[in-house]
Amino acid sequence: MRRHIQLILALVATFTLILATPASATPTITRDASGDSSAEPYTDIVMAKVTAQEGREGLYFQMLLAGTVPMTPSRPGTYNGFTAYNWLVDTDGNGIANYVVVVRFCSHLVQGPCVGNDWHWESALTSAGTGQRIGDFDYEIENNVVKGFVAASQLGDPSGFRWIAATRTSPSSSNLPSVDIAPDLANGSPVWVDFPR
Ligand SMILES: [Ca+2]
Ligand SMILES: [Ca+2]
Repeated sequence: MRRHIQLILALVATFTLILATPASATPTITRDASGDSSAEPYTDIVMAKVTAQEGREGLYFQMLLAGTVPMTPSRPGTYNGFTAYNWLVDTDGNGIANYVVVVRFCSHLVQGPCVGNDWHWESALTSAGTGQRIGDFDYEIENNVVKGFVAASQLGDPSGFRWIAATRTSPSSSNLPSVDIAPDLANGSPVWVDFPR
């Protein structure tokens, strides 16, 4: 078990180095236990991070997963391969998300705001209150890393914000919970990561 933990720590250190880019600054990071997702390893958050691109107004949202994200996730059941990587963003500090930055594998047939009936990957900036899609952004999925590149102006140019990373295998309209979140709840309450700007 100890060796297992050491290996995970070594992997996290390695990927943290890989994720760091010279043009970036001001990262906020949360590390999460491996093995605490109720679904596949590619839904199991090991590390999540938000970084501002120095001198520009770009924000990088990143998640490191315990397993490689498949090109076409598939599982039995109502929601098929539905897989979503979410960053909940609270821009006014009231403890309720204003926006959700989403990279997801979805179909309009199981999630209304998802564009197109064929199963596909897409990005969506959604209004947390209504679930409506209010924009999209560039994203990348590379092995076990998911990245989204969001302009701060898309989030209303907040002076700072708080965020929580979460993964889902069903649309939020299902009322089923996220399968993993980072940071974990503390005594049942959400724990937000501060991102100062
Ligand atoms: Ca985890
Ligand atoms: Ca967790």
